[in-house]
Amino acid sequence: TDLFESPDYFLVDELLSEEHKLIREMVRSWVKKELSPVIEDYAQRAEFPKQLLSGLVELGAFGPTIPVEYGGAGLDYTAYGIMMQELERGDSGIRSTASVQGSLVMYPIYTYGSEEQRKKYLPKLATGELMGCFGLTEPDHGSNPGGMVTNIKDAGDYYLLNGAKMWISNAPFADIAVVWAKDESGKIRGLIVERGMEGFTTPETHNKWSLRASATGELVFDNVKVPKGNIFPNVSGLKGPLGCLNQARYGIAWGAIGAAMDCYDTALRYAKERVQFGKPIAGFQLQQKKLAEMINEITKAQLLAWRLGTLKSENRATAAQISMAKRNNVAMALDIAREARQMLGGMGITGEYSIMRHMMNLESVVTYEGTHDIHLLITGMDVTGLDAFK
Ligand code: TGC
Ligand code: FAD
Repeated sequence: TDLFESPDYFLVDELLSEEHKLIREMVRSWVKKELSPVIEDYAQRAEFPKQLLSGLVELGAFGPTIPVEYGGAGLDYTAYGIMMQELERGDSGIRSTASVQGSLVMYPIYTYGSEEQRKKYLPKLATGELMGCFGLTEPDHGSNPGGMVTNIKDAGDYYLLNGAKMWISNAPFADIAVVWAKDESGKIRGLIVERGMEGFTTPETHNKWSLRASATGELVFDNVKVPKGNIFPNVSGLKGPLGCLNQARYGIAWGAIGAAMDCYDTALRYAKERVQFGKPIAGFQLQQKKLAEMINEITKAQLLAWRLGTLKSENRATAAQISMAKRNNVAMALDIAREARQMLGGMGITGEYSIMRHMMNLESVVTYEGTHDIHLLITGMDVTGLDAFK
């Protein structure tokens, strides 16, 4: 086939099952056929390509690890990671849409929700009949979500929800929002807020230079009456939302490798063909240094992701291991995107090639789901036992 061949310098493919490879092939051919031909145009116009949602559903990208009885795909974590890698090879914004729906909306409903909530929402989220978003970050509380001021008050049959969330992926078109808010005793609780509830609005965030093909918005709650049946019964405290972040950060650790592979592959092909001073630029030492370091870093990231996937499927991956992989792999991808962009010279800044779009997207990826700094501090705390956040 003429499908993309991923760099596999250390034969990591031998560590994958046949099912993993089939899933990769399936997502890869969808990306080639449906995503790649249109994504640049949508990104340029800063529009979310809604028509891709049905394809994501068919791939099982919404809730890959959620059990089949609730509409998920019931796959292991390596399969989920591979899906995210292939999607992000296409575009980080499309991977974001899948991350949010599966890891940040379906996962908390499955893990913290009542049986009634699971049955009501999960099958429809898996088929895309309902789209969701995840509201944790606030205008004044990003890296420190524990300081949130969004709150609920008990009002008899319902809770009265007030506050605002910012930078919320998928918010402008989401049908439901998983929202984290403090109750009267200051405990963080999770609720399902539905579009159409009075006092709930989702203004879109414009003028982003990053993740332009992903819709971002605010969630504004002005005395929203949320039925008591919409609160998650099985979790309270910051560990609720942070538990969801473990899932999404894990997927990003794989996803970033996809973006890096696409940049590397593009730069390698270009350098072999582009002739300056009478020979292909790939023959110059300075360009070889870039390419050699890229494949070196991609290989290390692949091994980290593969091992993390195995640990996660065995339910042994720690939050700190996930932080390390997210941080390492996203920084690796961003460095590669910047170097690859230069290797294409002037062509590198155009939409003829995917590199500049990846580079701009990765500026969000290195910031969301815990910034590069925050993940370093998580590692620091893990190895020293001392909290340097506060
Ligand atoms: P701290 O006191 O350390 O912990 C509070 C409670 O939470 C527990 N915990 C975790 N539980 C599960 N998973 C984790 N990763 C956990 N980390 C901590 C902890 O054990 C404790 O439990 P308990 O039972 O004792 O109450 O909390 P802290 O306030 O000091 O904060 C720690 C810090 C800074 C690491 C945390 O707040 C953090 O990770 N900040 C970064 C915020 C962040 O990542 N936001 C992401 C928003 S969502 C998003 O960006 C989506 S983009 C999606 C897309 O488009 O793809
Ligand atoms: P701040 O927390 O204000 O950080 C600013 C700078 O200070 C950073 O460099 C940070 O590393 C540094 N810093 C902060 N604290 C410390 C410290 N203790 N020590 C050293 N340095 C520190 N959130 C959601 O809830 N849901 C979403 O769906 C979502 N989607 C997003 C989509 C996009 C495109 C973007 C850009 C963001 C999204 N976010 C979402 C928000 C994202 O998680 C936050 O932007 C991120 O957590 C950082 O918060 P902040 O932007 O408020 O930055």
